[in-house]
Amino acid sequence: MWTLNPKKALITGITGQDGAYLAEFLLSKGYQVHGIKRRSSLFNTARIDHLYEDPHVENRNLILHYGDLTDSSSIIRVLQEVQPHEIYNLGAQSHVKVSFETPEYTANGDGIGVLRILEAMRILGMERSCRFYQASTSELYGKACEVPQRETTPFYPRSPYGVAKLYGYWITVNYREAYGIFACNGILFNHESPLRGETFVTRKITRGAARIALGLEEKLYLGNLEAKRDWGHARDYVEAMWLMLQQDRPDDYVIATGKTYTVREFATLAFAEAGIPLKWEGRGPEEKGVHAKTGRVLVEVDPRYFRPTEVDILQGDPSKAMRVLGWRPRTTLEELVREMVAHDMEAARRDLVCRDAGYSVRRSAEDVL
Ligand code: NDP
Ligand code: GDR
Repeated sequence: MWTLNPKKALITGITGQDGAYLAEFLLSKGYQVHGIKRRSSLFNTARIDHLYEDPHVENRNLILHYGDLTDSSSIIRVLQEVQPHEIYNLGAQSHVKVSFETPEYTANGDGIGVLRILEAMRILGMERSCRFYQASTSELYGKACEVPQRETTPFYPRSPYGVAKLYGYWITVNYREAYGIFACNGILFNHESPLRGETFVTRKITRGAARIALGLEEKLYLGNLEAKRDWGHARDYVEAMWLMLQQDRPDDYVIATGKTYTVREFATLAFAEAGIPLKWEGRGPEEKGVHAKTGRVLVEVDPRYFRPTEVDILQGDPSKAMRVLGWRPRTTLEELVREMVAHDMEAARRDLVCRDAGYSVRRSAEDVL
C-alpha cells in the first residue's frame, strides 16, 4: 500500500535471491523500494518480475535504477537521487568457485564496492540520515578454529570471495567507528530457496534430482560430498537484515540455524523427496549415489568441482541475534528441501511438455560449477 512519504530502502543486488525476498518483505512493510540493477544483454529481473510495476504509473513502490558496484559515479548518482533511509548492500559476485577464476573482479565488486557506497554516503552527507547493511558471510570463518562459529570467532577466509568480503566487513566496522554511520554486518550462513542460483550446490541438487526423476537427465555430477554447511531459508534471513537496521545501536550478528549437514546428506534428502531414494557406494572420488532399489548410478563425483581451498565445516551460533533481535530461523532443512524440490519438479514438468512438443530444452551451460 502506498502512503505519503514512505520510508525508502535501496537494495543493491535486487535481482538476486536475497534481493528478491528482501524487496518483497520491505514492500509488505510499506517501504518504497529502490533497487540497483546491472545492464545485461538479457532480461535479468525474473526473480522480481512479480513485484514489478509499470514505470508509467505514478507513486510506484518498486523502482529500479541502472548502476554497478564497480562504478562510483553510478552509486553516487543513485544515492543522491533516491535519498534512502536504509541501504542494503547485497550486490556481489557471490559464487565462491567463480571467485578463483575472477579474483580481481570479485575483489572490486565485493570488497571495494562496499567502500564505494560508504564513501558515497559521506560525500552526500548521509552519515546520519541513512542506515547501512552489509551482506557479510560465514565464508569469513573459512578454516574456522572453533565450531560453532560466533561473532567473536577469528576469521580465516579460504577463497578470493572470502578475502574480498573480509575487506567489506572491516570497512563497514571502520566507517561505523570513524564516522558514526549506523552500519551493520550480517554474518549470514548459507541460505537457500527455490530462487537460489542454479550453480550453488543445493539448487544444483534439487534441480538435478527433479530432472532425473522425470527422465530429462541421467546423472548428476557433484564435487566435495563431505563439506558441511548450515543451511537456512532465505525468506527467514532477510527479516534478520531488516531487524538489524531497526535497533538503537548498530552491531554485527551471526544469522544461522545452528545445525550442520554434509552435501551428501542434503542430496540424500532431495533425491528421496523427488521419489528416487539414494544409497551411497565407494569412497572419495570413486563414491557414487545409486538408486536404492534399481542400483542405477544417479550421482557421481567429479573432481572438477573441487575448490583449490575448501571450507570444510560451517555451523553458526545465532544466539546473539536471537537474544538481541528476537530473530529465529523458522524453516527446517526438511521443509527447505521439500519446497525446493517441489519447485524444481514443477519446472522440470514444464520442460518435459516442451521437449515432448519438439522444442529444445536447455540442459545447463555450466560445466565447472
Ligand atoms: P546472488 O548471486 O543471487 O545475487 C547477487 C546480486 O548481486 C545479483 O542481483 C547480481 O546481479 C548483483 N551483482 C553482482 N555483481 C554486481 C555488481 N558489480 N554491481 C551491482 N550488482 C551486482 O546472491 P544472494 O542473493 O544469494 O546473496 C546476496 C548477498 O549476500 C551477496 O553479497 C552474497 O555474497 C551474500 N551472502 C549470501 C549468502 C547465501 O547463502 N545466499 C550467505 C552469506 C552472504 P545480476 O542478477 O545482474 O547478476
Ligand atoms: P558456498 O556455496 O561455497 O558455501 O557459498 P555452494 O553451494 O557453492 O557450495 C557449498 C559446498 O558444497 C560443495 N560442493 C559443491 N558446490 C557447488 N557449487 N557445486 C557442486 O557441484 C558441489 N559439490 C560439492 C562446495 O565445495 C562447498 O563446500 C555460498 C554462497 O552463497 C556465498 O555467496 C555465501 O557467502 C556462502 O554460501 C555463505
